[in-house]
Amino acid sequence: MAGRRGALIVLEGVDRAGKSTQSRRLVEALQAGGHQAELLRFPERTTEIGRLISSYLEKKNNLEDHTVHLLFSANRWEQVPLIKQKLNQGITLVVDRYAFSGVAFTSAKESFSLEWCKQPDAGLPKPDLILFLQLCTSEAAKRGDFGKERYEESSFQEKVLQSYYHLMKDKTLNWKVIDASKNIEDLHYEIKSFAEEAMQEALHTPIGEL
Ligand code: T5A
Ligand code: NA
Repeated sequence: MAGRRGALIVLEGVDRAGKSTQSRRLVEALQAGGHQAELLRFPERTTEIGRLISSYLEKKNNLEDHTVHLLFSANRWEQVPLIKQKLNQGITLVVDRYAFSGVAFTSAKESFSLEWCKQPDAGLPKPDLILFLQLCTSEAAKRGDFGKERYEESSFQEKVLQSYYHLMKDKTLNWKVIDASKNIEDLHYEIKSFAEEAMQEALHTPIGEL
């Protein structure tokens, strides 16, 4: 039988937009609906590369900007065999941040072009759906623990948001913009319906490449 593959569904957005909350809710709802679904996140902090990245984010170490960009990308590449295996087993993967975070955050730094930032992720499995949780940086700053980790500063987040807007112009990707200022429940139903659509579509399209 031709493989009925799972979908690769990515959630993106500025810090505190609600990505982790919605990723978890989506996986739970899909599983409850009888689908095979699993959660992934980037950075995946549990690998050796992930531990380096995690201490960098916690400001416990300093890494040169190009170096850390390549480590974030390597942290995705090290999961590619697993991602492909799961998708081919029919498991839908809900991914909390992916290559677009990598590009949006590094290119918000001085003297990093979008083009340079995209290169290391070229060839990664292409998401079937990218849900962009749109939230203005002033609203984001009011939520949770904002301000503890590296990058959690409104002027930097504003640059990140502008980089995301550039990335969203790529019409070869399936971006859906969601108003993340809505309540958790309403957002969840909107996200779930986009996800179900993408899962249907993925059944008859091969896995693409970024
Ligand atoms: N990064 C990441 C790079 O520079 N390069 C890369 O390649 C990658 C992958 C990683 C950092 O690394 C950078 C980007 C980041 O700066 P992380 O581990 O993803 O960061 O960050 P976290 O701090 O875990 O998560 P975020 O800050 O991004 O938050 P989320 O996941 O968007 O938000 P969430 O769901 O945790 O919610 C935040 C708070 O808001 C509340 C929640 O209860 C929580 O308190 N909330 C809502 N409140 C009101 N209305 C709603 N609809 C709400 N939804 C959630
Ligand atoms: Na998160």
